[in-house]
Amino acid sequence: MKLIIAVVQDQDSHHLLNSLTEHNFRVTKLATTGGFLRSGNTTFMIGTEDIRVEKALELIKQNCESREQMVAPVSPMGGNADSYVPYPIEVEVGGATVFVVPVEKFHQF
Ligand code: 2BA
Repeated sequence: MKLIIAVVQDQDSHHLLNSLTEHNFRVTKLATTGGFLRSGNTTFMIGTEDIRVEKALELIKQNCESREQMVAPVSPMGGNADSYVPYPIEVEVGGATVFVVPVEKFHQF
């Protein structure tokens, strides 16, 4: 068994959730925040059999698109000076950032 952890953009999360459930994947959707942009994104946890991992990845690719996003300068006051950018920059936010990890044990009590 594998656990797929996929960080996607909020705009894509509705379609992706529909598509995964239509294909009988069991999914948990979490509201998350990107460490760099400090804005909301969505993380899916998908526990599935090894042979279905490729299908899940295919659905994630189909439903998630990368987009350009402008990052406004943010004052380091009260924040983390390490991430301070003094001018607006454009970043390409990926369609999805995906981790596939082995599941040692799976219980449902
Ligand atoms: P954020 O951390 O908000 O990052 C959004 C986008 O900003 C990233 O898109 C990347 O294009 C850019 N970015 C991130 N850190 C940067 C830096 N130090 N310098 C310049 N640009 C930077 P993606 O790479 O597609 O990542 C989208 C979201 O996926 C991230 O949102 C984060 O929530 C998650 N993510 C990406 N890589 C991760 C990792 N290795 N571990 C955990 N979460 C990750």
